[in-house]
Amino acid sequence: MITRHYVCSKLFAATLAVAATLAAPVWAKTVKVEMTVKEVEVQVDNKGTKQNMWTYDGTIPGPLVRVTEGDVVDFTLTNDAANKNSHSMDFHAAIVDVLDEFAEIKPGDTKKFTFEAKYPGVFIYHCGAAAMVEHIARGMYGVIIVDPKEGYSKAFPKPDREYVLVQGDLYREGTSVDDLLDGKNWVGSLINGRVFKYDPVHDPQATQTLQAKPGERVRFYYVNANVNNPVALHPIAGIWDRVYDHGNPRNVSEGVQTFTIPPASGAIFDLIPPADRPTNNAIVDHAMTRALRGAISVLMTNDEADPTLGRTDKLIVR
Ligand SMILES: [Cu+2]
Repeated sequence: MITRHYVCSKLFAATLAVAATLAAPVWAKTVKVEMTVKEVEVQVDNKGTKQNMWTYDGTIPGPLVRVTEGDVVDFTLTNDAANKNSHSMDFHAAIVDVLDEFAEIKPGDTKKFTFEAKYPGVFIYHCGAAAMVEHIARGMYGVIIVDPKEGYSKAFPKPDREYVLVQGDLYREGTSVDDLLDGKNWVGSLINGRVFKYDPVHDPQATQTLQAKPGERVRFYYVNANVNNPVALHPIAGIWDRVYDHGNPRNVSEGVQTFTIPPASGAIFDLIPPADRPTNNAIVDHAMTRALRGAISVLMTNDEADPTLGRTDKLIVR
């Protein structure tokens, strides 16, 4: 009976799959994603300084979304009734209508839309409500990874660890839209929401680092959420083994020292530290203004590396 039931289910599933080809590839699944915009005080450095920021789900960056190429994202945005401003969601992984799916909603409202993730890569998402510069500068951004449907290959090897790093700007609280556009009152660079978040070398109050074991392939999904400036990403004391521009496995470069990420874009960076001894790398925006004001993250490589970091639910180290 169990077998027969199983066969019937398989036939039923096959029929569904054939029907599904009309709308989407057979491997596709629908992934539900829900976020709530929260205008809240958030800690922006390792000292504990708090600032009024605008966020997806209360964190900078917002929650990591990860799907596979061909999946349909079924997205719901809620603008918390306690907020004062309209907000929206702009997924760079979506091909839709800016005036429809990406339209802003008022506090207390909810909006749903779906899109198919057609290209593999690492994409930013951000708020596009007016004035967009303020919504991004106050922290309304995050990352969606679209894994390639082919999976891993010789050209796109499976990594041992994966870290998501998002670089953004920190402006003095209350900076006007005009001053944001002019870059005035800029005070530092945020990495995953805090200045020097993973850099105990430049900030003794930093308690977290990125970790790996010697010889591991460490994959960084790096997204630039700066409002105006590119990121010049370099792994001090290393060379990027591979860089996948936009995170697409087809856009590969090898042996890269410094790679430019434009505003509102991202790329995948693979680093393989030496296998025969403990080492450290500084993952840095090599533009010195931003490096020395927050945009440095230390990767510590040794045999004692925390086995949970850079894996499963710890791609963004909070
Ligand atoms: Cu917003």
